[in-house]
Amino acid sequence: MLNIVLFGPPGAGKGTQSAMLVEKYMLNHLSTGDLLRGEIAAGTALGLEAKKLMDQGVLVPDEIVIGMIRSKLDQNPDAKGFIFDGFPRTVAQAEALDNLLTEKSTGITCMLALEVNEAELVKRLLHRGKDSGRSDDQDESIIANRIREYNAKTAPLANYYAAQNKFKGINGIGEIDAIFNSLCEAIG
Ligand code: B4P
Repeated sequence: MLNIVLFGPPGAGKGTQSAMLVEKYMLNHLSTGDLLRGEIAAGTALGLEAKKLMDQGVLVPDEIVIGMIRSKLDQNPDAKGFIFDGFPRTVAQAEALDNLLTEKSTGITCMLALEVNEAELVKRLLHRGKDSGRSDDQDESIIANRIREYNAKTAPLANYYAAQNKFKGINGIGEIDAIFNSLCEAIG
């Protein structure tokens, strides 16, 4: 199985590139951000709890997102592989993902990390916020909080995957197609 963690700060292009990678490699796309927004749209209790946190730019508790990923893996036993977009975001999530995949006799193939500086991230997210309707994209202080959460809790995951020789850094600035080509080269 080809199991890719697409990694990067908020606005690095994970969702954008995932859509293209899914099509080329025929993988299942698992975005915890999309799954949480689905729960919010459906008005579930989980969605209501998640919305409060997402609107402040802070991470949702590990057990919620790990549970969502577990059920998606169980629902897709015949998948050729998965793109994990925006998951894992903490070391506890990465450890849980390794355990879930080991139970299914598979594992992470590589982590592809999109590298983008903070000024560019803020510019992209504010731009998207104009028409996405996403409340977490509208306000610069919420965006700053998301980046702070990323630096404190998510960035250390680069070391987690580097220790397994699975980390590959990719320049995330430039034309979307050129970045896509770099990702495909890294997948090999
Ligand atoms: P996500 O939905 O994962 O949102 P994101 O980090 O903003 O990335 P996204 O994939 O949407 O944006 P992209 O970079 O593609 O998370 C939202 C919130 O959900 C989190 O803050 C957290 O609260 C919660 N959450 C999600 N997963 C969680 C987890 N595992 N644990 C705990 N909490 C979790 O694109 C951004 C913009 O840039 C787009 O407008 C795009 O068009 C543009 N863009 C892309 N590539 C570009 C390029 N090359 N040049 C110019 N613009 C580009």
